[in-house]
Formats: sequence, structure tokens, C-alpha cells
Amino acid sequence: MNQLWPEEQQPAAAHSSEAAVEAAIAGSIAPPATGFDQEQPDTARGKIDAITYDSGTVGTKRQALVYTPPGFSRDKTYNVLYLLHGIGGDEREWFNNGSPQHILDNLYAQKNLAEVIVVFPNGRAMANDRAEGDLFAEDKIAAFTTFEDDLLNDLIPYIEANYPVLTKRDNRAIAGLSMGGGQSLNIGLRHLDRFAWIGAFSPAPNTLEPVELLPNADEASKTLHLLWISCGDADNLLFVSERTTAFLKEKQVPHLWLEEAGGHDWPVWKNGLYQFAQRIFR
Ligand code: FER
Repeated sequence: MNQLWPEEQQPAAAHSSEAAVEAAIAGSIAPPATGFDQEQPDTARGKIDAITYDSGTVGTKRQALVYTPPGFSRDKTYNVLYLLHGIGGDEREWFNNGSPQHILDNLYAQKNLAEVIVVFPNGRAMANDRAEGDLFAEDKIAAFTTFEDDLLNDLIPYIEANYPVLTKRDNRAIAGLSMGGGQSLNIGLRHLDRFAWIGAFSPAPNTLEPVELLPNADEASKTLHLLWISCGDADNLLFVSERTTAFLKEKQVPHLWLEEAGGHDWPVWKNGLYQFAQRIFR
């Protein structure tokens, strides 16, 4: 475990001894219980919509999935989390591999999830946005950068026009795995006026270098409600999290950093969603 807590969230024991600090911190990010990612009996279920929106950025109609929580009602208003996939995926990747609906339903049943709509975009913003061919081709990698405009100018407006969502920065989160983790950091930190909650699970090398990523460290410190980074200790991309969190520490930007046992793989990303989702909008 290697976690850096914001000063004000340090456990009371923090100053007594190193051992006490380690124990308190390790205990404060509890791993999920068995079954957290499985459908549980007698648990209310959210719904999943497939939506299509016009992208002025790409010039095509684009697809996304939208999870609405149990008891969803247009008479209520909801926070929104945009949850992004990796280089090998598309808008369905989380559902194909990560059971996000079960993770969210179970957290909701335990009252550990705020009222939130979760949007699963396709982060490869180009005409053919399927995960096929050479996934590392230059145009495909570039499309993950183009997504910034598609998200801000096309998808978010669509969601806000079609779902009963809150539209302040405090009510909007962005998170993702690998390429999507890099996108979440790049886009979120560049648009602190739009996002107050940012999560990156095993962020990939598309993550901007620290000085570019965070020219405004003081503003980030003042305005972010949560900046979460997690990564497996056996992940070849661990260096990205390390360089980013080292810079955050140097600039004293409050964040949570969880290095856990694991590789570049779904157990880490599911835990990322589980941990991040229960800490946002609360
Ligand atoms: C890279 C290695 C991995 C890279 C991206 C990835 C842009 C993405 C991995 C993933 O999304 O799982 O060098 O460069």
C-alpha cells in the first residue's frame, strides 16, 4: 500500500508513529467484499440505455451507454460520472469485462453510492471508432485526444438535454482505465471548471507529462473534491502513475494514490470503479 492522503484527511494517529500511520491508511481503503461485482438477489437494478448523439467534432453519429440507477425518476436530478475505456475497447468494454452495473447496483443497495448517472462513452473519437486493426496506429491514438472536444461539445450537451442531470462542476466526474485514465487526467485537470472529481485507473502513457498536465497546481488543490489514481504493482505502465503522483506530492495537490497487487487488468479497474464511485458526490 502506498497512499497519500490530503493533510486534512490524515487519520488522527498520523503524527504518533510511522507504524500507526501505515495501519490507519491501509485500513481506510478497504478492499471490496466477495461478490461486489456480481448480481445479488433482492437487489434493485439500474437500467442501461444505448444512446446515439450527433458529434459535430467527428461529423458522425456516435454511441454511448448510460446507466441510470435503481429508482431512476425524471422528477429527480442526478450527478453524472463519465467512465472511459482503454485502448482495446469501446463504449461496451466496461460491460463486456467489468460488470459495472453490478458494482454500482451493489454500492447503491449499501447506500454507498450517491444518486448518479454513469455514461460510458466511446473515447476513440473518429469516424470508425471500433477497436479493430492496429490499435496503436497514429490516427487511432490521436482520436483519444480528439475525444476531449467530442465530450465537452457534443456528448455532455446531449446528456444534459436528455437526462435530468445537475450541471455544475461539483456534480460532474470523469474517470477511466488505462487510455481512459490518461484521458480523465488530461481532460479533467485541463477543465477544472467542468469537473470536480477525477479518477485514473492504471493511466496510460497518453497521460500528459506532469508540467503540461498540471500547470495550475494551486487551482487544482483549491477546487478538486477528489483526485484518485490507482495502479497494479505489476503493471508495465506503473511509471505513469509514479511520475504523476510524485508531481502531485511535490506540488502538494491533495489526492488518493493506491498501488495495489495486480497487473494491467480488470481486478484493478473494477476495484478502481468500486473505490472511486463510493467517494464521489458525497
Ligand atoms: C502505450 C502503452 C499502452 C500507450 C498506450 C497504452 C499511448 C494503452 C493501454 C490500454 O489502454 O490498455 O505506450 O501509448
